[in-house]
Amino acid sequence: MNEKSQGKIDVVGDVHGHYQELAKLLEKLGYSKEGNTVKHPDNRRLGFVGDFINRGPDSVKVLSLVKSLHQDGLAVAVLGNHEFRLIQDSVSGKEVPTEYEPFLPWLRTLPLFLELEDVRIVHAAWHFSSIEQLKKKKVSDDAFVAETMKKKSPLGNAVKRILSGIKIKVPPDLRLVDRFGIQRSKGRLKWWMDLRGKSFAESFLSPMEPKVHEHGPRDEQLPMLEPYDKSEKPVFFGHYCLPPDIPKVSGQTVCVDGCVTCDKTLWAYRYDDTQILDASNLVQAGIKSD
Ligand SMILES: [Mn+2]
Repeated sequence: MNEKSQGKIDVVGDVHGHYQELAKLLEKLGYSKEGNTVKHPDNRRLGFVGDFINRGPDSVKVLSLVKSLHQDGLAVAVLGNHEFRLIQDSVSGKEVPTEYEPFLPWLRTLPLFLELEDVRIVHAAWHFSSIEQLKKKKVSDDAFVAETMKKKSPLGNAVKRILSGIKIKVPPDLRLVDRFGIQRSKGRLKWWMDLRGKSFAESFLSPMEPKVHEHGPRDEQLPMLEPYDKSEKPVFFGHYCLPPDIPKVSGQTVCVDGCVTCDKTLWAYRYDDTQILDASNLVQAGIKSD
């Protein structure tokens, strides 16, 4: 990879099998297709936050493209909860969709989180102590994957936190529903903030209705939070299916997942080295909008 391009990266949200939207987004970011790969005139590279598969119509095409970009050194990528589940199923001998099988050896080379010179990438939450626990673990190791499936496994919990986010139970009488109208017993927290004394409305990343401003999480529900300091590197993540109007940049964190399955729009963040994070660097493209 070109030395100068090291700090310039375009981080793309959860693709979930939506190849058409991915192609549109890459075009908008200035990449042009060359065979089974894409190139940028300034030798920028791509970053993927995981969850390449399921939901959309073209998971195999997405896997093929990301795999070849990754193997050619044009993209970096981490695993999402969907790929990790697939790997767990395969290790435990459960049936795995046949079309995904050829990609398993490659998927098992991908990391659970990525620490680059300038930035960090993880699927759902950069939780320092969980990442510390997982530092020496490899998804290619059957014994590690098997360990994560055991009940109350500390390694399993560490993987859950970084790949599925940090959740707390919400009082059922509040009847909180997510953006799809489904009542939820748990809410997904803004894991990078100190949420002590904050309301539920302020604490949840994926918005819930009705907005509760009078109550919030109790302090004893929050001991696992490890706020992400302003002095840390920028961290990019996906996973949260954010509606278009919800802010995606907060402090040193950027959520690039705008929910391609519901909005047919895929998001990315154009990061240049030494840049201060700003929402104006978000790019979106889709098959309806654009
Ligand atoms: Mn996810």
